[in-house]
Amino acid sequence: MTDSAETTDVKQATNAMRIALSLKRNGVRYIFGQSNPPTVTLACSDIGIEQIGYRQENSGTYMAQAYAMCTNTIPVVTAQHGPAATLLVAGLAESLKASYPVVALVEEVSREEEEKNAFQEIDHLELFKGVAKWIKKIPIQERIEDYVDMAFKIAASGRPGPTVLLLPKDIITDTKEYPINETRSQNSGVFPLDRTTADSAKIDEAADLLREAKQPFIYAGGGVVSSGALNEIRELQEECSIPVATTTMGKGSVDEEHPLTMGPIGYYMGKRGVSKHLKPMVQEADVILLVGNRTNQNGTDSWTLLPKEAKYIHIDIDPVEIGRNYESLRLVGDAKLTLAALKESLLKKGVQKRTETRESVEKRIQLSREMHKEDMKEIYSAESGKIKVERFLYEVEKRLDDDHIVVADASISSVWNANYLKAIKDRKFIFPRGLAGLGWGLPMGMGAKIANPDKKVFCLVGDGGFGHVWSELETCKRLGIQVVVAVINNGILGYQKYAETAMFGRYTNICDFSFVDHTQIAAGCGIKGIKVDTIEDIPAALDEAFQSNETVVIDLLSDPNNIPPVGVMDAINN
Ligand SMILES: Cc1ncc(C[n+]2csc(CCOP(=O)(O)OP(=O)(O)O)c2C)c(N)n1
Ligand SMILES: [Mg+2]
Repeated sequence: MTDSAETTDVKQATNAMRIALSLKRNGVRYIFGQSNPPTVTLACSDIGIEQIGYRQENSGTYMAQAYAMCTNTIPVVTAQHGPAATLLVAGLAESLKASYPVVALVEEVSREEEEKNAFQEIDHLELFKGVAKWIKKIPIQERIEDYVDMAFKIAASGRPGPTVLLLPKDIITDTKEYPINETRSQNSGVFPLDRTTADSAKIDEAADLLREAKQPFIYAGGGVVSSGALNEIRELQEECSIPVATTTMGKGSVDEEHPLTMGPIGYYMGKRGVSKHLKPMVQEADVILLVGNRTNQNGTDSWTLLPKEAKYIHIDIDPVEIGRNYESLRLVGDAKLTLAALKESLLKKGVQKRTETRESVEKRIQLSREMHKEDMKEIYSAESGKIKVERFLYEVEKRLDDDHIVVADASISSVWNANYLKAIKDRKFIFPRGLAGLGWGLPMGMGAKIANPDKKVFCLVGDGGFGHVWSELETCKRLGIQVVVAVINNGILGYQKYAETAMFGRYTNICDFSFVDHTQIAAGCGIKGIKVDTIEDIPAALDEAFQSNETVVIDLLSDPNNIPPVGVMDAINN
């Protein structure tokens, strides 16, 4: 077939083109790649699938995941075999733990050269074992469409996650044309691919628990966001008068200005934490509805935060997550459908008790918000002194759109964004909290922007994390991807240093960096950099950055002694 051929009329094509056509059928618009495998990448480009060329494979997978998080479609990342493939591992690991689908297409050595130490040959099946839901090689050209579809279906169905499809070189460089398997016509590139509802008898049982409870609350995790269940949880909250707290990954599932939103809870309810004053409310709860929530260490403050005596109801698409840490009434199903069914059941049974207690619950939440405001007064009103990130974000908040996309790197950036920026209206929050790896921030911001060219992206990253991915500034320049990246230039591996200090009273010698000027790094890539080293500089720098049509790096020279509200750090937090 030729460049201009109508892809739907094609009856036969090269194997590389058959792969490209299968991607297109599954809704793929971009591949995150670096040329390899060239035949497939070129075939993609021939039919209008654009390559987003990353500088480093890790970054490509982070971009891809953020694209998935913003579109609920399945992104494709491509890489060469061997060393390039090994660099996909970090990103796929994050996607696996965060339950987001990514299809990785990895070049494989030719079938006749397997196990001969071909150039850059490594056992990909073993390599990806711990970080993917499914890893297979296309065995023969006749099965190309079947295997591409399997990769999408498995990534998108059940608990979403990454899949890896290996493309043997001899198959994808074959220049002959073969028939396209026309029996495959579906698009499986969306998630959740199938929606299931939990058993209705159990939903009724859950409704009884929630309507009769003294002090219930919902604890929403990232599964609510990935299921697209925002309307359903917001309706349940409002119509049934049940307060909602979120994990970090669940931030954005409810509006944080709603009077029944408790905010993000977990390991950061220490000094000046946004939900600090709601700790007693969490701990007094008698019924807790967990939704799409892994009940992981940070979300439960090392499993100490949630009360042991409470009754738990757990909605999750993955039965294995239910009862992992808290024995629960098991509602196995998609969050969107199950929350909607739960609301219906509750309204049918009546929510009188909830309506009666609503005012006092709202008062309690309101009071905690006022106490938090008081906690922040000194930092928010300071006119001089070293820059605290909370103060910087106070100014960022004033400039965020109602549909802004807000991205954080791991480390304290996630804690800062979760606590000091508000999830209101349609704002979308992106965090790499599947595994919390450093360096995800900027590439995730880029993936989010590619998915939403009309929305603004603000990205907060640490200087340590940013050091992993500086190179992608060139990608921003080359492809015209526009994000605002604020680098917390505290000159330290902050979280690491603070945690070591809190636990051992000392820290190791990598925790302090020598000075890095991020405006010069930006300038070297043709990107605008703005240095902010006084509180006074903040508003003008943000105005300029937020109005720019190009990527801007804000180099925020912040206080190296800026302890986050993480409970275990309270001892060193003045
Ligand atoms: C890939 C990776 N390596 C190491 C860590 C361990 N780690 C967690 S936080 C942190 C320090 C981060 O420093 P920086 O990015 O400068 O952010 P800061 O805490 O200073 O804001 C380290 C090393 C990690 N989470 N991920
Ligand atoms: Mg740092």
